[in-house]
Formats: sequence, structure tokens, C-alpha cells
Amino acid sequence: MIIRPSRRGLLIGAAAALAGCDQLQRNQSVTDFIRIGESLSKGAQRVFLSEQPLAREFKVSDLSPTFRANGTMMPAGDDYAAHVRDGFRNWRLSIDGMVARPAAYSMDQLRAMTSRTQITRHDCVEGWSAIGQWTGVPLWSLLALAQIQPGARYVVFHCADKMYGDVVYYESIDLFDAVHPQTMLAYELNGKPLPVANGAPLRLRIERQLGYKQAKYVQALEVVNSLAKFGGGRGGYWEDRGYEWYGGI
Ligand SMILES: Nc1nc2c(c(=O)[nH]1)N[C@H]1C(S)=C(S)[C@@H](COP(=O)(O)O)O[C@H]1N2
Ligand SMILES: [Mo]
Repeated sequence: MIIRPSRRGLLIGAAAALAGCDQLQRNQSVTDFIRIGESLSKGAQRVFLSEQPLAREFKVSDLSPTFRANGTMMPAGDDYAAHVRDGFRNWRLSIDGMVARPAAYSMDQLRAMTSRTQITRHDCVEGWSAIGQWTGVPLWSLLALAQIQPGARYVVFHCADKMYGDVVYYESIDLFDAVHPQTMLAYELNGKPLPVANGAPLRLRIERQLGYKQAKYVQALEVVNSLAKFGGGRGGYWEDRGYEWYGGI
């Protein structure tokens, strides 16, 4: 079943989750979040508070017969191959940086968390699209558990694959997109475990942006206030090579 709660419901849900549900007034992450909002321009606040438009969602009958893979099809090296062999039992997703509670989760732990399923269209700048059904952990729920600290602005995604020149693929998004209801770390594609070619065991879905933002093979999240220290300082592997940081569709 595809869950499509109202936008308001989702925002309230996100706020409740950020508050750890029962401590709305005392919880630091909510006040931090509000403080982040206050530090932004009026225009940016309006975007955050009033409209977080959902990317279009499709029906099962709209699914592409196959979901094409692009970029890295399988990270090189013995480490990743060993993870594939043992079904990603030892894979960990770490969360650290500007958070009160750094953590490392196994796939079993992630699968036991709140999940969301959505059917969306992926658009690659190379000129192809595919409609797929994604199931995963909403990023807002992981950030709520981690408790974002004051001043945090971005989430950086560190991947397991190396590109030309041994450069590790990475991506980043701002906190607005990070808490968007459709932003998730997906572990299923079309109702099956995420295939290796599509980023197993965990890949970002950020549905209002282009294909290169959808980081595959995600193994670490880092909450930061600046992107300057990563790669070429432009927020992503492809951004460092000239693509826009905000890859809006
Ligand atoms: N780690 C990693 N993530 C990546 C890439 C990559 O090469 N490595 N390619 C990007 C590009 S350009 C696209 S279009 C999508 C492709 O996702 P898919 O293989 O599931 O189609 O992943 C994006 N995320
Ligand atoms: Mo792409």
C-alpha cells in the first residue's frame, strides 16, 4: 500500500518525531530546528513552513518494466564484495557530525524503523527516466533520533564506490530537503531488496531532484554546517565537476 498522508499531517508527524514524540517542549532538536528556521531569510522560511510540495507519485501500473542502473554498477574491491556475499549483515550506516547522538545502524535495525513507500520518477541528466517504487527509512526519522545540533545546515552522504582517480562518490542536501516527507534512505526497489546495481543496500531518494543527487551505496551520513571540506567543496562528486548543487527537476 502506498501511504499518502496530507502535507500538514506529514509536517506535524515530522515535528512530532523530531521531538521524540512526547517531549515537544523540552526536546532540543525542535528548538534547534526552529532556530535554524529563524536564521534563514523570510523567503526560505516560507518555503519551509508553508509548502513542501510532494514530488508526483505514480500508480503500480505506471512502473517501468525495468529500472535502469547508471554510474557505478558495483563498487570495486573486496570489502563490498564481502558485504554482497553475506547479505549486508555487517553493513552499517553511521550518522555523525553535528548531532547529539551519533549512531551506527545495521540493515535489520533500519528495516525495523518507520518506513515509507512511494512510486516516483527518476530523471537522469543524461536523458532517461524510470518510474520505480521505493521503500525505505524517512531521513527525518533518522535525524530525529540523532538530534541535530544548532547551526547544522546540510547532510552529507558518503558512498562506498570510488570514481575516476579514486575519488569517493558523495552528495549533500540541505535540511529542508532532508526533512521532506519523501526523502528517504531506500532499501527496496519494486518490493524487493535494492539490487547491487541500484545502490544496495541503501541509497538516497530525494524526489524533487535529479538522478545524480540519488546517492547509492550510502554508508555514512554527516551533519555539517559547511560543505567546504568535502571533495572540491561544491557538495558532491558531480557538483565538483560542474553540475548544479541544487539539481531541481
Ligand atoms: N554512489 C553513487 N551514487 C550514484 C551514482 C554513482 O555512480 N555512484 N550515479 C548517480 C546517477 S548519475 C544516477 S542517474 C543515479 C542512477 O541510479 P540507478 O543506478 O539506480 O539508476 O545514481 C546516482 N547516484
Ligand atoms: Mo544521472
